[in-house]
Amino acid sequence: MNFEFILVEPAIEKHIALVRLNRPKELNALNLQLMGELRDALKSLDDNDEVRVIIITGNERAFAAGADIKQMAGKTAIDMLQIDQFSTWDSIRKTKKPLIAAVSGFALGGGCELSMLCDMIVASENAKFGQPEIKIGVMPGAGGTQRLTRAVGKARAMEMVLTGNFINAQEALSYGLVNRVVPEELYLDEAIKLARDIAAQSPIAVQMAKESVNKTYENHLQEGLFFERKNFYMLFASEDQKEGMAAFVEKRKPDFKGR
Ligand code: DAK
Repeated sequence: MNFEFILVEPAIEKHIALVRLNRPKELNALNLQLMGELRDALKSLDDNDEVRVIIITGNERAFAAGADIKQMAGKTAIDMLQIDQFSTWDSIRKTKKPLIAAVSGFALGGGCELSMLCDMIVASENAKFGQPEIKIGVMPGAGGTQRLTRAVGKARAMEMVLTGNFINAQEALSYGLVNRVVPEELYLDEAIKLARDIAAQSPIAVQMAKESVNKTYENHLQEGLFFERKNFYMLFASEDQKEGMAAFVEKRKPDFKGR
């Protein structure tokens, strides 16, 4: 599998596949091409009987610093609706095999949402999680208001989503967002160890168990995701979205007007 922005190892060891997000200079910002590649790679690994568990990782500095702001900055609400990124995210969400996010460095915005879309998260001590969209005049659009709230509870999710402040790995562990925190040099090994424990089980039982755990909130989640997506798209009709994203690109503080 040859891609431009991800690296895929279908067998990092028996039954375990590794997908590495690979736009290091941009802190793995999730542009549309990268997300399309990730969707295609996961579909192919999901269909491969040799693969039982899939690990998604980035590099030491960043899992992913969010959707690509430079690609989104000039878009209108209608552009965003027509691009329909959601179908890509939805297809990733339908992966039947267990997904483990191995996170080091920044997991922000869409990066945090991608890690939460995985079934488990192994974090390095230097991991930072956050939903900073509010700082660029928008809000989370790929599950940040929904999965984060379920994972960490309303008060903590509200604070993270409304301030955009990051939490560190230990906070993420104590909030129940991640499964384990290990030293930076071990986070990938630890994810592989966890994958190995799962890969030793019956693949069909694992698949059904994953599906069943997800059922606890799937229907309600679907409604929440739809509501969140509409609000996210609508914000692209605001002046504050244009100002917030332009300020990021121009490396200055935004001047929000509430319009
Ligand atoms: N987009 C584009 N480029 C980014 C980026 C991003 N999200 N994050 C970092 N970069 C780029 C920087 O612009 C810089 O590029 P150059 O200037 O070198 O060309 C390079 O990566 C290195 O970044 P910095 O120089 O800023 O590095 P620092 O260590 O100083 O700061 C930082 C690291 C992570 C704190 C900072 O880069 C930062 O604040 N990044 C933006 C974080 C953020 O706001 N993320 C949320 C984006 S909005 C949806 C799906 C997804 C989404 C929504 C809807 N649907 C399915 C509907 C998701 C939305 C988002 O994620």
